[in-house]
Amino acid sequence: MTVDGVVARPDRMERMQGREGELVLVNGQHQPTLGAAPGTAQRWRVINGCASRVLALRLAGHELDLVARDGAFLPAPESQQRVVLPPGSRADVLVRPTTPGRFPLLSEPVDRGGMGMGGMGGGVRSERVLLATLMAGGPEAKPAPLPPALPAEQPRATTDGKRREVAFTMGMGTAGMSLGIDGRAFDPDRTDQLVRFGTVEEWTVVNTTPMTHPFHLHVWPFVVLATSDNAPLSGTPQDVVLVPPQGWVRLRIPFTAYPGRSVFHCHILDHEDAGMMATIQVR
Ligand SMILES: [Cu+2]
Repeated sequence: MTVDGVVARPDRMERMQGREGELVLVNGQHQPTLGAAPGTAQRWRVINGCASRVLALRLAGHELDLVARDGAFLPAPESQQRVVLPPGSRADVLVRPTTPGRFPLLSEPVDRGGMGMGGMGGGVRSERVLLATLMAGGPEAKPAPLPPALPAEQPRATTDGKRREVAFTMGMGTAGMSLGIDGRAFDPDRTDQLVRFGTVEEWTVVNTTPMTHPFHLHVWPFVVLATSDNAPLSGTPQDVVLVPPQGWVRLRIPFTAYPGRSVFHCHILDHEDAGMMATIQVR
């Protein structure tokens, strides 16, 4: 639903922080109006296609009823004031206006950590932005009912494969600061993680840097078991998770559906372009 127009700047520090651009678009439009009728429900399938910006969706005067994350249903709808979407992640929400009116859809400020070395560089924050306006027209009406249950997949309950640790890293080289995974920049010809097909692994993704990084694994969705900042856990499969600065997340990953070769990476595009990406071979 949203796309970010990145303005190219030569500033190296901004690249290290992950450039956000100045214009946030929804379906290619700047601050569009979305129509609705009170008493009806709309399902919004939102993807954060922004290069670096973390979205925290809030619809004025309404709760957002979250029904799926990254394409996987929750067991039941969860009413939220705010739905946080890291770059690359998706959410399905039900929107149920009951009164006519104009309701701004905002993204609230989100702290993304900071490159501060002794305060230099400062913190990085995705600022508040108006995304769109919901225009509800027609007579007041009772809210459309929520489904009591959703067809959520039952996640794998046990780990029977390897436990491993991967780390987002930042180093100081001759060419300035460098970003990588486990101290290495991306090399498509190198295999970084070799996994036995058919096993369920437990990964601890460590963030040794002062910035938040969204970890994204292609092909094999995971369940978040725990995080260093005690973020609420959905218990359902997802494929993007925010790793807090100087923190970690623990994931259970079933490598049971497909063998093959793919990648995992930070979903801040400036970071993955700078080398924060690694390969995985499942066979
Ligand atoms: Cu990153």
